[in-house]
Amino acid sequence: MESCMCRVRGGFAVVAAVMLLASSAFAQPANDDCADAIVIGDGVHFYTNIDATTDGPEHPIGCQFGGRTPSDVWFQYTATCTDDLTVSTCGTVDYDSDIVIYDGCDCNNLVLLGCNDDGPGCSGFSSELTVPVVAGNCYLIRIGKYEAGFSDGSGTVLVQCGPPAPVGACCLPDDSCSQMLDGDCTGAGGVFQGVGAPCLPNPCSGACCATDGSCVTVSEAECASANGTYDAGADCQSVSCTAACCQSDGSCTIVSEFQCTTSGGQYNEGADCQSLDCTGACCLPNDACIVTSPLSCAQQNGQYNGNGSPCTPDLCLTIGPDIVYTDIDGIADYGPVGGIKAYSLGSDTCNIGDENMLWTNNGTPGLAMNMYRLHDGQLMQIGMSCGSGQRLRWRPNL
Ligand SMILES: [Ca+2]
Ligand SMILES: [Ca+2]
Ligand SMILES: [Ca+2]
Repeated sequence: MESCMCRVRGGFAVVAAVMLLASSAFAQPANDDCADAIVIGDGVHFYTNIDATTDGPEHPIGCQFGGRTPSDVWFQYTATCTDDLTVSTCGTVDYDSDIVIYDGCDCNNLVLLGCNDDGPGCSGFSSELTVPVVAGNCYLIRIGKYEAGFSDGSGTVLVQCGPPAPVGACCLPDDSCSQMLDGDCTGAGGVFQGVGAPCLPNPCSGACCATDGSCVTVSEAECASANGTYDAGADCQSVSCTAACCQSDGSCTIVSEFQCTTSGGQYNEGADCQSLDCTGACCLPNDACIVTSPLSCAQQNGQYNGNGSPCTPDLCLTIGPDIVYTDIDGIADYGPVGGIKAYSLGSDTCNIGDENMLWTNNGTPGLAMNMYRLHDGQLMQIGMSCGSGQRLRWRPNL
């Protein structure tokens, strides 16, 4: 039983103790043991550490994260320059790699030259290590993984003596990706993605959601020609090409975005029909609120408030006047007093609100009024009543 650290983005969390089982049932890589190191030169080399055992030592001083490099495989390299040697799995492997380089090729006398667990800017905690070397000298390159209990994997390792080779991701005609020089890429009919461009995630293919909701892994161009929706570097396992679609009658179906929108539905990315409500609050003309479908709401001349909206108490209350004053339907002349005439004006006045109105004129509406005349573009007040229920007084000689 050994405690296991779980790697999360930029940090660690102790999650569990795991039982480590011997994996002797699996075939180990040919270069699992230091003594069987594969001789390599400068360039890009495929390798795997899947089911490799750990035979190299730990280097707790000077190497990251306790200096452990489990599931290691070995390479023997003779320097082609007196300069910096770069060994890199940066963005070119599918697991959390570690790299260690030893001075000399004596497996019984390993002299640590450098180590790297996570290279700066390298995706997936992959690695990059640069050490000084002398032309003609032999070096051991050991590649393993971050920590026991984590996945082994495969990919390519770049070995470069001297200034870094301007390699980058190359999208080959079969949509596969390979680290190549620009010229080699073009020569192979590929499209160079730029110096240093990684192959992981794969820039040459991605998940393509077709209009019918199916998923295929193709290049971006192929996806575009099929009117699909492209997700670069993604695979179809991690992509969902269908989701809940709300129809106006309140029903929900799982279809593609294309199928949903062409049928007049509303597409809800990532949602399923169990968690989605395709009905909502509908304000009817009488200010009542019901939860129904958009279609049913429209059929009842209602105002739909969106899928999932609830009927809150005040949602459908319309704001408007309580007392309305409409026609003047009668004028009575009360005769002059001291040069001032008095009139009584009748009107249609109604309490359309939902509160009782205290009418002040013996139970019938009486309203304070003012009288104006419009003359030569000027509005002039010529009379007024003193209060509700009183006569309007007017000086007629104005
Ligand atoms: Ca090993
Ligand atoms: Ca690492
Ligand atoms: Ca490590």
